[in-house]
Amino acid sequence: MIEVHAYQDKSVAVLGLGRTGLSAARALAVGGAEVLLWDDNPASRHSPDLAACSVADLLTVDFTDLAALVLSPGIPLTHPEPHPVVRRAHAAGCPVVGDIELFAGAVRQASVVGVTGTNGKSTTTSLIGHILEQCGRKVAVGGNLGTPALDLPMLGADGVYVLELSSFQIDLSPSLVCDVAVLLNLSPDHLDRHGNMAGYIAVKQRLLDQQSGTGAAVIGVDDDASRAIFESQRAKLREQVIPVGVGHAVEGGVYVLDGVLYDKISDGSAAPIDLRGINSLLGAHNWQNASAAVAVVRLLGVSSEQAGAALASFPGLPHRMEMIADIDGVRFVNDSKATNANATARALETFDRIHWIAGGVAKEGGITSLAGYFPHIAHAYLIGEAATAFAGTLGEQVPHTVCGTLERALAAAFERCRHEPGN
Ligand code: UMA
Repeated sequence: MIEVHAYQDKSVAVLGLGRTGLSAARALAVGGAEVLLWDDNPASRHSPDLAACSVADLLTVDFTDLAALVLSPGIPLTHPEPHPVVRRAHAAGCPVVGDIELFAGAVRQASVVGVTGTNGKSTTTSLIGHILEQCGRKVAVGGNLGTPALDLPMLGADGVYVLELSSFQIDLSPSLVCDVAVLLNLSPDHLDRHGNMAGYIAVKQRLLDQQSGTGAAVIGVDDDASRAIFESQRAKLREQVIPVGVGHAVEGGVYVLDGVLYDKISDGSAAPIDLRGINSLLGAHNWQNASAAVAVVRLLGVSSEQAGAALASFPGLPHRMEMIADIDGVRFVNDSKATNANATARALETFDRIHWIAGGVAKEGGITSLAGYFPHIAHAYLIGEAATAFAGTLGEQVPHTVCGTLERALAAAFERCRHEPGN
């Protein structure tokens, strides 16, 4: 655990007692603060087993007596409207911060890599951690990925924290200064929490602006909004702003062409790294993740050769295009983390001939936006509540069977695959 001593002998309120809130409460209490805890869900109103923590209704406490309100990232700060407790804190002039802000104040020696963007954050964060670990570096990985930042071990000057940062967390971390900040890409997401796309982009950009010209940055240049941020950061004459891209060469950066990664950061003499045989990094979206990860570790002193060797042993993340097995010539891929059409598109574009098990609870818009990938689907096996609606969308274009359950779908898909010509 990382102890937070900045609020020693002061009172701090913590709202939201999920992973973030409980982790912040423990770090603050161990650091000598008096911690008042609250959660809107009565079932979650419990205090960690620490004498300095107590449950108190934050709608009635006097915020002028409190040094800070620590807000969990899932609780609205500004949009659709501030949580009533946030309003009370603001009215009393009490700072509202998140666990990453506490982390930024507590960690002084180790390097910090912050990874943000709309898609690929988790894979890129894990990949950077994996490469550094393979190179014998002391590294701790967490943040939005799952392990709250304050639950990570305290590292010394030779250590590196790699944090996945959501827009919610950046919004609550005004003094986080990353040694390397990463912005992968931008597309509409969480707009309800940021008002509109401009608000969402502004929060993401803040991670780079907060570096105030000192740290390095790695920025994806494959979408207009991210490219504009890259240009503006470069214009500030920052020395180390590295572009990364897929499908086109980027001068002085890292890019992937047809599955081969080129590192042109220094003199451009590094040998290309072939990503095509790495099962955990299939698809253009993963090539962007790999480019960013290589750029980050190069900035941290890892050679291109070391990075290339470590990429090959990356196990990937569970449930994200995860290679489960190869049986009788049939490759089983678990992509169940893809719970909306946008996320599903990444797997559908990566493979040519897919026996696709899909369904569950349909999201708004269903699978209509995936029509461009339908030619990649040899047969669809539909399950759950959404099966009938999905069958309607696939219509005559894609052969399909309504199977009902995952078990039946899996058996039917395997049976059909095994008897496919060429198998
Ligand atoms: N709560 C209230 N009032 C509210 C809303 C929530 O009291 O108005 C309480 C809930 O009752 C609950 C607690 O707040 O007890 C939940 O807080 P939270 O939603 O912030 O969840 P945590 O468990 O603290 O998890 C958070 C991140 N969740 C969100 O940002 C929504 C986790 O990211 C992250 O892994 C974790 O901190 C550790 O850092 C998850 C996520 O969905 C994976 N992230 C979003 C995403 O990736 O798109 C941003």
